[in-house]
Parts: sequence; structure tokens; C-alpha cells
Amino acid sequence: MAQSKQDAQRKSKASEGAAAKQKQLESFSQGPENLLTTNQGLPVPDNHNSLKAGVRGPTLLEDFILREKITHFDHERIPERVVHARGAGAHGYFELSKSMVEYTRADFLQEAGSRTPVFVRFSTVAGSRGSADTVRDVRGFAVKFYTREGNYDLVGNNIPVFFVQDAMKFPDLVHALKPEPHHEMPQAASAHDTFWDFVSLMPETTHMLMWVMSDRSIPRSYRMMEGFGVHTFRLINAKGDAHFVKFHWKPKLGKHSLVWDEAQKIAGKDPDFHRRDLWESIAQGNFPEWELGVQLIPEDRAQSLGFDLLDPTKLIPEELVPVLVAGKLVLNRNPENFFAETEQVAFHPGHVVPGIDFTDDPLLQGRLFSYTDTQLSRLGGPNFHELPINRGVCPFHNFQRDGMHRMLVNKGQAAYEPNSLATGAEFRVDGGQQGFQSFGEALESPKIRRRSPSFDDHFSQASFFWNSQSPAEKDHIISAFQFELSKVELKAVRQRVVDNLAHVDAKLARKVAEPLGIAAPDAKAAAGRAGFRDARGKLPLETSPALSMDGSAGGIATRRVAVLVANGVEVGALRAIQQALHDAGATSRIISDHLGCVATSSGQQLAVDHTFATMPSVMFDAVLVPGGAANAQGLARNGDAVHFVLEAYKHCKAICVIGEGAQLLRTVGLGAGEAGASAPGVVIGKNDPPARAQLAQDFIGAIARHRHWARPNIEAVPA
Ligand code: HDE
Repeated sequence: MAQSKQDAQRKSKASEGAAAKQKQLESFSQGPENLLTTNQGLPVPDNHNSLKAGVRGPTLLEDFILREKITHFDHERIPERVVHARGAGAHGYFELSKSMVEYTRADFLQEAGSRTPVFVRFSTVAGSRGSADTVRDVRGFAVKFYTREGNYDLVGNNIPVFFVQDAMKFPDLVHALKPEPHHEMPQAASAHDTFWDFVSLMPETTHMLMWVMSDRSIPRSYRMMEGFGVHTFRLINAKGDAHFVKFHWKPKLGKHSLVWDEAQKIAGKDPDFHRRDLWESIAQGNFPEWELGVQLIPEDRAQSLGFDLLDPTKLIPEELVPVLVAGKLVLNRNPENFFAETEQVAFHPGHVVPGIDFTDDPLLQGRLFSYTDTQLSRLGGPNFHELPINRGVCPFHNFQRDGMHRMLVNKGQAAYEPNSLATGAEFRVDGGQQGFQSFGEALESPKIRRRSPSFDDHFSQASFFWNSQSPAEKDHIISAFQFELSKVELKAVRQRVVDNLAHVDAKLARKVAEPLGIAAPDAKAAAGRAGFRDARGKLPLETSPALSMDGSAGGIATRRVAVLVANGVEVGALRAIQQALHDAGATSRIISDHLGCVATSSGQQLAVDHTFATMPSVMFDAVLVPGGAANAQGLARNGDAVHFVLEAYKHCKAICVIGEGAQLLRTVGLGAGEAGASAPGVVIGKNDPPARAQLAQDFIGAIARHRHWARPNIEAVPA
């Protein structure tokens, strides 16, 4: 067969695979209809009036139509997830680019080019369902692969390590993090006494705290964050050989974050910022993409890593064990119904397929119990696997029966195994090589309720992370600790945290402590406290560039540029730059003090997309101020426009001013001769046609850098 024909066949087979879930979901879908019935199918004659004894009389209990409607309404809510309650989901596919046959027998990882349907849910951890998206928090990154051998769930986070080492401490951690029990405050925030009290007494949290205080916990977008499986898992090939594996998701658009002031403002201006971004990108055909990467460690190399692979507070530096790219994840379809899909999807790290197995990581082991258990109360019984979003795309059959909301109508007399009645032939499942085979790990230890001494290294990787950050990232970490601890009322708690930090880095601890009204960090005091361990391991590396986000590439695709206009705007250069931005995949929006149009300098009309009031600078990645003398004067007279530019400057975003637009910079104190004019990421250009192409390129280059941290005078900027 000709190669191209083979390729075409493979592609169509691949997309058939990816469409399997969509086809299944469609069979459960219902579109709008111009017909109203009760749930029993009875046509409803009047949906505005209840049945009464006379038009002004009391409502009759007999009104079963009213009762059915109200009863259903009364029970529309289900318990929110105890953690990760706030989330957003999307459908897509996983396409394998490199066969993993050498390492695993998992069917969906065998044939390069094969596609598997997926549903992905991103989430915050601490907040309730209605909380804001941009709070400082870990993000969940949960992927359900609907494979031909059953569902495989990779239920990870955007941070590669975790707070605690043993499942026994998870409820305590979450109780400490959640709003305090006496007054249920604060919502979706770790900046309060109970969280810091707990973590200060649990030094094993230190590595994770470094990540959570870094910009990783305020991502610019779900599309621009990494994902990690966190625990070490096992891949097992057809011969039964095992490799330890760490899973990674690498975003195509690079890894980027907000700044803290911006994140807080967005939480008020648009609490749906991340879910809106995900939804709109998919709706516009800008499909988010990640590479799936694996770090593979032969079982016999595990001992030589210098730390325990079973300890979920540790990562394997990519420079030590490279990340092998296995395929890509593409999200290309928004859910039809948030509740049916995103709210009812039930992930579970215990949903594995043959060829993927667990390790004895004591945090993972606890998770293997928790997820099904939590669904029982959240989804109301043991049949949640029958909900459309949770169904596998392969057949399933067993002798589990009945229970709340059972949908299957199991036929036949035999609901047990072995049997000879179901099909007439004896049916027995009794060992053998078929089906999922657990890895035959040798276990010979006595039962013991204790932490392994190999988990005692609580600080070396926290220091490693710190050392791997750029100067700007280090500043952000210091500020985040200062912010959080300034909100902690108990001085002793603040003190314990900085004492612990002294074991990460002396300067970090000193800097954090400076504005907190406490004594200088005391490493010795920390070492004297219960629970303190410091069996400091040594990595053969000083730093890992992969742990820094500074300078992460990704281009400007899907970036949003605000164009500030008033009457008299000069649109020649503006149009050229808008076109260049569009060609590079970015979008631009015209912002003014009113909707409708503004008059251009040549007397034409320019349509306005948004007002300053509804779309402030924190909604954008960059700002463009076009030319036109009247435009510049008009903007300079408008406090919102002035604030827009100042805030974008303070948040280190790219700013481009054209011609007279530069006057606005002067008005806000960033003009020629002042620091802002030559600040990194501030692009100043002329109106004339020959300069336009270069101006556009300079601006695009500035946006692609994402943020320009080295700006002078940031602290003095009033925004
Ligand atoms: Fe979870 N976790 N978790 N977790 N987790 C839940 O399951 C739990 C942990 C993660 O979008 C719950 O269905 C325990 C680590 C994500 O639906 C619950 C422990 C990691 C999601 C639960 C952990 C995660 C959850 C709440 C410690 C990163 C959201 C609702 C032993 C690898 C999935 C639910 C979604 C959700 C328990 C620790 C990730 C209560 C007991 C480590 C992404 O079962």
C-alpha cells in the first residue's frame, strides 16, 4: 500500500478513536425543543400558574406539576468536592508520538499516531465552587483517558511535589488550609493563622511552600502551566519489566504567570478569568496543547538518586533524568453542560490500565482509597461510573448489581461468579495472565506505623528550588511569604516559619522576616522543635534551569493587547501593528471611555470593543497607545486611561506608544528623560509608514518576553 494511503488510513483510524467518547456522549444528549412535559412525559398546559382554589385562592397540594418542578429544583445541588471544588473542564484527545512499547503494555501507549479521547479538569484546591480563579493556590490538572482497555486517570497538579508525605496528614493539611472553622474565613486563601500554624509545625511542607509562594501558584492561564503526576508510578512492559516513571505535561504556549497584585485585582474584576480563558480559546479554535513527558528510571537506579522516589515532597531534576516526550494532549471541545460533565466527572488515581501501576508512596496509597469514597457522597452512590462523562468507551461487565441510580438493566439469572447459568457454559475468572496484573513487588517487612528515615530530608530540595530561581522570581517568593505571614496574627507562628526558612536559605529567611515585626530567623530554634528532621541529601547539581519560569518561550499566540483610544486617534500605524499582532496569533481590543465609536484623526469612525471600566489593564497582556494629538490629550485627561498605563507598567507588561501617544507616557511620569521611557519592554515608535514594520516587530518581541521584571521605579508607580 502506498505510504500516503497508509498514513491517511492511520489518521482516520486515529480520529475515529478520538471521537469515540463524543459519539457516546451524544447518545445521552438532549437539544432544545419547543415542547414542555413533566418528567413522566405529560404535556404541561401552563408553566406560569400553579393550580389554585380560585384565581386568588390558595395553591392546591394536588398540583403534582408544581410539586415535581419545585422538588427537582430543591435537589439540584450536589456536595462540592471537598478539595478542588472550583474547576473548569474540556474535551480533547491524546496523540501518541512515540511508541512506549519498550516500557509499558498500556494499549494507548503502543502505536505512534493513535489518538485517545480525554476529558481534562483544571481546578484550584482551597476555594469553594464559586471562588475566584486567580487566587494563590495549587492547580489541579486531572486527565481522564478513555482508552480501549478502560479509563486511565492521571490526577495531577501544576506543582511536582506535595505538602505532606503521608496520607495520614492530608485531612489535617486541608482543615488548616480551608477557611477557619469558627467564622468560615478566609475564602480560597492560605494567608491565615491555621494554615501557617500547621505548616510551621510540619517542616516536610517546606519544599512545597517554596513552590506555592512562587509565581507557579498564580498562573496566567491554565493553558500556560505545567502539569505533574507528582508521585512516582510504574510502567510495566509485556515481559513484566518495570520502570519507575514521573509524568509531566509541558504547555506549548510556555509557562507563564500573573503578578500577585494583578491576580488579586482579577479575582474581583473577573473571578472566572481562567475558565473564561479556557472556554474562549477553545471556542475560537485556539486549542490548548501540552506534551506528555515521562522521566523513566530503571528500578535498579532508584537507589542512586540521592533521595527516596517514594517521597512525594521530592522531584527528579530534568537535567538529571531527561523528560522523554511521548505524545501531545489537545483540548478542542468545550463541554455541552457544566454540571453533567465538569461537575460529575469522577477522577481517581486508582483508575489505571494494564501496563501502569502504583508505587508504595504513602500519599498515593491513601489516595487510592479516597477518591471512590468521596464520590459515594458526592455523586450519591456506587453507580457513578454509569454517568455519561464517567463511562469508558470499551465494554464493561461484572456482577456488581443494584444501588442508587442504577441505569443498567442487567439481564439473566446469574449475578455471581463462577457460574454456568449465564451463558450456558461454565464461566470462571481464576488467575491466569489475562487482564490487569499487579506488579509483583516483593514485600517482606513487618507492619509498622512509622515514617521511613529516607523521608527525613525536608530542606535540600527546597534550597535546590530556591537556588534555581532568577533574581526576579526570588523577589516574588520573598514578597509572597511576607504577604502571607503579614496576615498571620500569631507572632509565634510567623517566627516558626522564618526559623524553618533559615534551613532553606539564610538570606531568604532574613528578607522574609524583615517587615514582620519578629526576631531574626533562628535556624537552631527550628532544629530544636518536634517534627524537625534534616537528613540533608545532596543532588549532583547546584540548580535546575527547568525549575525557573523566567524567559519561558511560547510566542505571543492568544495574547491580548489593549489599544487605548479617544477621539482624534491616528489609525494608520495602529492598523499595521494590529495586523502584525493578528498574524502572530495575538488579539487586540479597542478600549475607550464609552462603547460605540470614536472619531479618528481623519474623521472616520473606529468601533470600540470595551470600556476602561469593564476591561482594565489586568485583563490584558500588553498595551498599545496609538498616535494623534487629540487622542493623547483625551487619554491624558482620563484618570482610567492614565491608571491603565501605570498599572501595565507596574505589572511589567509590554507597552507600545506611537507618535503623540508618547505624551501619555510623559503625563504618567514615564516619559522621555524619565526612567520609563527607556525601561525594558516599553517600545516607542513613530507614526511614519517606514517605521511601522520594525515597531510591530519590537512590540511583538516585547510581548513574547511576557514580563519585563527589570523595570526601574516600580515601587514608586501609583497603581
Ligand atoms: Fe486529591 N482529592 N487527594 N490530590 N485531588 C480529590 O477527590 C486526596 C492529592 C487532586 O478535577 C478528591 O473527587 C487525598 C495529590 C486533583 O475532579 C478527594 C490525598 C494530588 C483533584 C481527594 C490527596 C491530588 C483531587 C476531592 C492525600 C496531586 C481534583 C474530590 C492522600 C498529585 C480532581 C474528588 C477533579 C481531588 C483526596 C492528595 C490531586 C477528597 C486523600 C498529591 C487534581 O478524594
